[in-house]
Amino acid sequence: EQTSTLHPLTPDAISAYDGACHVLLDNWTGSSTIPSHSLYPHQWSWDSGFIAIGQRHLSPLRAQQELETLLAAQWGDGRIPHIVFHPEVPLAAYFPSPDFWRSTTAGRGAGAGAPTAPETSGIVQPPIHALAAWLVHQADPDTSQRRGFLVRVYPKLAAWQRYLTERRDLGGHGLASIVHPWESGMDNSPSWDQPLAAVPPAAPGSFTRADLAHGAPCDRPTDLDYRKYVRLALDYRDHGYRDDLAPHPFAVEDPAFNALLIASEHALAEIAMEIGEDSSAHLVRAEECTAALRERLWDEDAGQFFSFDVRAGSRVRERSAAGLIPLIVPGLPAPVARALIDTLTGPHFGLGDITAMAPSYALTGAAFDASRYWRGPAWFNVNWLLERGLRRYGQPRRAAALRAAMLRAAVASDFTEYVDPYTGAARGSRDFGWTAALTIDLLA
Ligand code: 9YW
Repeated sequence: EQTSTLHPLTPDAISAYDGACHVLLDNWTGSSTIPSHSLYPHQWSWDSGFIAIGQRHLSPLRAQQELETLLAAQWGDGRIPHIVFHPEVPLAAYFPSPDFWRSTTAGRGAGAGAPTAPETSGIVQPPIHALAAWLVHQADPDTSQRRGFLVRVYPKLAAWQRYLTERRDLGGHGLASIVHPWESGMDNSPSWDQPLAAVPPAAPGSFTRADLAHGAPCDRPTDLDYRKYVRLALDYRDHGYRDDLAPHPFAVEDPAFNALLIASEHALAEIAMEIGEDSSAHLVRAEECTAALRERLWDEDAGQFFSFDVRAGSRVRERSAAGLIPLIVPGLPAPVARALIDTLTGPHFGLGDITAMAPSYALTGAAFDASRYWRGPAWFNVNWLLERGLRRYGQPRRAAALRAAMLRAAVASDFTEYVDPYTGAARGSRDFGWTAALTIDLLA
């Protein structure tokens, strides 16, 4: 068998480490890390989770600060906003900007407890944060303890998870719903085509996209997608971001979002034990969510999880990589884990055979597009989660091959945002925060 792993001391590994460190140093703003200078010049929620996981090996202090800065923008109802805006960045640099979200404007975010500063968005992203906090603590328990890191973040992380399991259980079956495609972190995944079909798009020309100034249009979501994203966000905003008042025309239970919720609930149990709090409620919730995930989203015939469209009352039978991410969840029955691995390595995702890194959407899917954002390209955060899943479920060789492929692709692409799953060609923006951070984590 070809030895494909990069040993930490090889020249390749040293250059990968060196390059990734430069990206993290360069994207650090003094209190958190931007995903990209060109496309995303603010703090993003799940990016910060992945970035902290890599940063913990370089500077455990910065990794803690990354999460603390994000949590300082938490809303009163527990939600962690998906963007925390940097006040000094010009409004035109990113759309939708603070004047769109209006989190600090009276009557907008106030009902849901938005802070008076900083400006934030009003939607959320996948809850990787408690898992990240636990991994960050473990990298340097002394610094963590001296700074009271876990004691300070625990109540905030617990409130965040409670927000999701209580206020966001829109389907009433024990899973969190996302109310906007951006909340999945996988903006234009084909899984959202069906639930978005009935959403009326905002008027063309009623807003100006900033992303097309930096990204190739064929790599990005379409204008029609954006018009629907805008409509949904404005409706939510105009209901004060109140989950009990907003109509939520888009409400979807996503397997990746809920898998991270479960992994984070397990991490919260660890954190609780570490600081002498009661961990049992977290373990109970993790088990309940895992049972709901299997009952609602597992599709035996397909050998993967599917999203559930709460409004339509039906599954969305699109093979997104999100449906494989539950491999990170502890305690899956062996046949479920086996089927997920078969799907990942079979013709749909082709891992280790057709592809070196798993595509975001099945190669065999009708909507597959090798370059368009979350409709095919391979992403480093998704593959990092799958690598963990492969190790968890007894596949060390496959995990090692994936790890080596990710390291090669990250370096060859200058730490790009995503790659063509067939050729590995770089797509999106370069010097991307989580690509660099997860490279460091894989090397550590
Ligand atoms: C956008 C920052 C974010 C990621 C998302 C990704 C993209 C923002 O960038 O969304 O404007 O399209 O889809 O997962 O957090 O890196």
